[in-house]
Amino acid sequence: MKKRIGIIGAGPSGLAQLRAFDSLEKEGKEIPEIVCFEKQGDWGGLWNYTWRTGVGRYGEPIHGSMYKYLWSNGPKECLEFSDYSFDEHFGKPISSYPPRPVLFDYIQGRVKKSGVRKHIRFNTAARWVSFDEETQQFSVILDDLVNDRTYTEIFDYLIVASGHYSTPNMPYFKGLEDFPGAVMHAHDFRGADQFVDKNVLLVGSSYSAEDIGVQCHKHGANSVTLSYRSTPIGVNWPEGIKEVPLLVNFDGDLAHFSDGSQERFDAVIMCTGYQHKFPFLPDEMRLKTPNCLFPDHLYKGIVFNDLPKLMYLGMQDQYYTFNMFDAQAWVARDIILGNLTVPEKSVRTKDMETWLDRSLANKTHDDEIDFQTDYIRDLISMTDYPEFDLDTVAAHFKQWLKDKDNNILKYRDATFPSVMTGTMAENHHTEWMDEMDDSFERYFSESEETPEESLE
Ligand code: FAD
Ligand code: NA7
Repeated sequence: MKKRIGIIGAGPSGLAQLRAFDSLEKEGKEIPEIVCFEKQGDWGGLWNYTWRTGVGRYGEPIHGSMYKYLWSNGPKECLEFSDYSFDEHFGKPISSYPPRPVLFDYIQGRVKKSGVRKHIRFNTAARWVSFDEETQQFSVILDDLVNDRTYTEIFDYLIVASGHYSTPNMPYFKGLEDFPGAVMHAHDFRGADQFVDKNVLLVGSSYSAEDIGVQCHKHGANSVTLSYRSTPIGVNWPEGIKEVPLLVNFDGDLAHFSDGSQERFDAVIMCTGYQHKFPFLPDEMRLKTPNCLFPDHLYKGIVFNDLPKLMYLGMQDQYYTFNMFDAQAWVARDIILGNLTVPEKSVRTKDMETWLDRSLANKTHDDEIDFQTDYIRDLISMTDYPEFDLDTVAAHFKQWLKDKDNNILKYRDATFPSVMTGTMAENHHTEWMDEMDDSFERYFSESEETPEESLE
């Protein structure tokens, strides 16, 4: 009997797993039976933009946290697949920071070419998982959302690739209940349009606060204030954006901050991160972790230490993304196929502790980049995932941090060479601050005029 592999989620991580098996099948090797369950109607995970917030068509919590005008927040040369280059996909050089639809197109290109869509059951939500010690198999209860039908399937291995930037961490600040304007989490932010001419307060000091703050500034907010809990982002902010210490409470629309300052706001966006949330997993199989570079209980950041037939992909905080998910998926594949042996628990625990200790010693962002680089290097050394120049990718990341420090409004105009092909990225036809249209069509148009200007 063929082994059965269940994958929960068809975002970049789940798709990496499908591609990992496909790469072997293309070599003529036999692969297990694979079924991937995706609760959305299409693949791509967060990259599959939705205008919806709250619940979807079938009453499921909306997964998507991406928004209009989202451009890559790091150089694309740092996330490039090593078995499918940007050159292969687009046939010509493109800029280093493309908008969401262009990156979504790239993600789709590889899996369309592979033909793995047949393994995915869309509009199907994983509801509950159990493990039978006797048969050593997983039962997964699934909801077919379109036909409103619940059924169960049995698997030998289960891969959880359901993402962890979807369920908001939403703090409370005294007086919020009487704040007269909009209060939302970054998860529900769909674009800066509604904040034109507004004074916006963003709570948080990480990627979401930085990017949503800059988007609001770019698209015409009157003022943007970022409130930090521990450390300010600390870049060279332009006029119109500033950082203040932590929000303490509201009196109506008047915010009080911990340094005694106060200011009135029209809207509040909580950029306070996300929870790792797995409502379909029982306690003994559930990963419980904050957003960090090495979640505890995962051997090699993948294998659930208490139950090695359960594997997680993409659960780390992410400098690296698509190629890290690949490196993980190739390891998971080879474990399933028996090409890699998972050592006994004490060895796994020791290995995890080494990585955990090192992750706790990270002091700077550069340390974190080096850490994740070495983590991926370790994974790649275990499989036949095509090697690539990780030291240069790490250098690109460090340059990206410097560029952001220098000019947060211009870092997306920088270009980097591909480590896969050597191709130097092109300058986009329009500087990022002047480019108000993030569509695929506009991106690939030759014109420097905005669409409105060309209609005149
Ligand atoms: P996801 O993309 O979250 O996909 C998980 C999938 O699992 C989803 O399709 C979901 O519907 C499905 N799922 C969840 N639960 C169930 C269930 N119970 N049953 C069935 N299916 C389920 N990365 C970059 O490289 N560059 C960027 O510019 C960038 N920008 C980002 C901006 C934002 C606002 C956010 C939130 C993240 C950004 N990221 C970026 C990081 C992002 O996490 C990764 O690029 C990538 O999407 C992670 O892939 P994933 O497959 O692990 O998770
Ligand atoms: P992150 O990177 O997990 O950051 C969460 C931020 O929220 C961080 O600055 C936290 O501050 C802050 N936070 C969390 N809880 C609170 C409370 N209670 N009060 C104030 N501030 C708080 O999440 P992001 O959404 O920025 O990024 C996630 C992904 O989205 C990322 O991969 C991007 O690509 C896009 P702390 O530093 O812990 O004090």
